[in-house]
Amino acid sequence: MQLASPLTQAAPSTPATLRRWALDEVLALYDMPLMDLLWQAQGVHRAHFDPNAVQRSSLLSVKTGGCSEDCSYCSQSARYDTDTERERLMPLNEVVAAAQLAKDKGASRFCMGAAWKGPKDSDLDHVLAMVREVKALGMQTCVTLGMLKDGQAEKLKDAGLDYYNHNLDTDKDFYGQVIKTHTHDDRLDTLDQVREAGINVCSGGIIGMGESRKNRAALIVQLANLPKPPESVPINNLVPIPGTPMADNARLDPFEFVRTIAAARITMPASWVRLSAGRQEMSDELQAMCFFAGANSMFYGERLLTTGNPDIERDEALFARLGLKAV
Ligand code: SAM
Ligand code: DTB
Ligand code: SF4
Repeated sequence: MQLASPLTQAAPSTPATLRRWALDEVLALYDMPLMDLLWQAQGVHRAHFDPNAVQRSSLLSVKTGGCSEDCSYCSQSARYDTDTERERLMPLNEVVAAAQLAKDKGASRFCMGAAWKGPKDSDLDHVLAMVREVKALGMQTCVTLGMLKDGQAEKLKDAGLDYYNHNLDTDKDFYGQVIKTHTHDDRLDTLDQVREAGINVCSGGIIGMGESRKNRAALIVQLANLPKPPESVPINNLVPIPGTPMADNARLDPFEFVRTIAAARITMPASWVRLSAGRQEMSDELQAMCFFAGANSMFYGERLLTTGNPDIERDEALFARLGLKAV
């Protein structure tokens, strides 16, 4: 059995990953009895990965709040009255210190997020310095900066960037109900630029935003049918933020989240599927079920961008109880 190395995380190239998925096929996965779905997902998982290894990324918001966009779930949009204050771009030395701490605690990748529609060239220069210095610590690097203009992806690649995170977030047909200031096609355009520049693609979405099961299945289809599946697929459960239009959204059935992880695993067998936002509200048992369904990556450390994440002691205890190893 060929296991993907956590350091190289080679781009998927097996014939299985070139398969195109139809919406009906993914809906049929969602409709399976849960035990059958879990069994199938775990089989696919074991054929491609060590089932007891979980990759850990730490997040840092290097530019918080004041964003021009209107994403209905987001604490950082300037359009909603949330508790998140607008801050300036963090100084380089503070970013490097946070990355070193994350490495010391056992994260293999450091992901830097900025609340921008996209970076200005002058801002990008500062981010390039962050990428170079974090990379020099011996960590994998990831940034999520919004939409890229021509030439910016190449600069990030030259600085040594390993991953660019840019989520499709939701089904093309539901997108306009969540975000009006940019389009699903804009997101696809940035993903093309990242791929063309030779940077690994990290792209996933959020569930629990009031979308239907069909919308969830369609998001999975849109990710799996990209010209090449993303190397990394974060599946976020909505964290309801007071002050945003989604503050009072009904909580999704947790098994629907597990089904979404399983559908991502089966349709993107060689991708790292990340159990992302929403983990703080999940029991250890639910997280274990997500790992069984094929999640093999997580955010690690007390904070996501503006909200909390399980503390390191809880995660270390969970890894020990489940016999998981960090990669
Ligand atoms: N501004 C950039 C962008 O939109 O791509 C980067 C930062 S943005 C906060 C990164 C991702 O975080 C979003 O695409 C979304 O998937 C996720 N996210 C933001 N707020 C969230 C929330 N309240 N619950 C779950 N996921 C969230
Ligand atoms: C991703 O898919 N989820 C992360 C990361 N990529 C940038 C962000 C989650 C944010 C959750 C809400 C917050 O902390 O503001
Ligand atoms: Fe801005 Fe990104 Fe939040 Fe949308 S998700 S409001 S683009 S920070």
